[in-house]
Amino acid sequence: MRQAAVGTPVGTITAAAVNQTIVYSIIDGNRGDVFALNETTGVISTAKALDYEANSSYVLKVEADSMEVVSTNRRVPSKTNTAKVVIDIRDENDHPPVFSRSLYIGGVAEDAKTFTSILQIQAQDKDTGNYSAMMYRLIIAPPTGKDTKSSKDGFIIGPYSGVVKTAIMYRNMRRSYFKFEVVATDDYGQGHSSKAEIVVSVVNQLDMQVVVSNVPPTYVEKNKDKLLSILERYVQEQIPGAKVVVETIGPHRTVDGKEQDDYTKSDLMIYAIDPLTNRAVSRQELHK
Ligand SMILES: [Ca+2]
Ligand SMILES: [Ca+2]
Repeated sequence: MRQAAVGTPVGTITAAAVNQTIVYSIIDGNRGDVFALNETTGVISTAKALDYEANSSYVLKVEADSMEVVSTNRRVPSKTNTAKVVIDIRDENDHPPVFSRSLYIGGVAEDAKTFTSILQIQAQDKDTGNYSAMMYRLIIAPPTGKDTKSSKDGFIIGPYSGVVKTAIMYRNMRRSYFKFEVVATDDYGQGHSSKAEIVVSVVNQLDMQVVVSNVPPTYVEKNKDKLLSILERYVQEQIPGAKVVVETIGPHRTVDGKEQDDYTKSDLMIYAIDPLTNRAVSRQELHK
């Protein structure tokens, strides 16, 4: 059952006995006293609001005492029966989506192809099943001063994956940035919604810097997230909240003499975005 109003009947216990009065009681399993049992009718009802997230199932032990009505009008317990009552609580969609961050910062290279993945958005909530199954959409305000009819949204999002991709090209747009919103709606788009912000900064080669790693590119690729967080922590010491983006990972290029690829080391092309300006951090600043 769902989060029904307090007092909602959930079932009735019946015990049969001839010429006897039966008195019902819950003797075990009523955690938090969430259920009440009418001792004469055997009706079990809710005494408190139920929360699936706190408890999804209850097993009540119910006792039926039959009292023989004796001539003196005194009731004498004559027989006791116990029964197990299982009450499964059905989940209710009572938690809105919560984003992993309130602001997502990403970058895109001027020459990035259409449908290049920029970042992945994620929202979750405490409900189960569809009630925490998200559908994402973007809210992108049309650029001002432009023919809004012909302008196309610059970005798209995978409705279930949350992956934000480019939908246009950003030639000659270095140092501009896009700010828009993402909405997550649970129950596959039918339930509760929450919003977060996305900033995508346009960069080019001038914003990038090579970081040499002493391990092969395949190893770097495998441990990209870990490496990225180390790099990010390092950059954030200079620029708080900076977002580091790895543009490419490849073999190390040795330039002394003739150019050669050294596959025992890696070159990472990286850039960082300053959350204060929404623009790439200059190379000089990154070098510090
Ligand atoms: Ca719930
Ligand atoms: Ca939910």
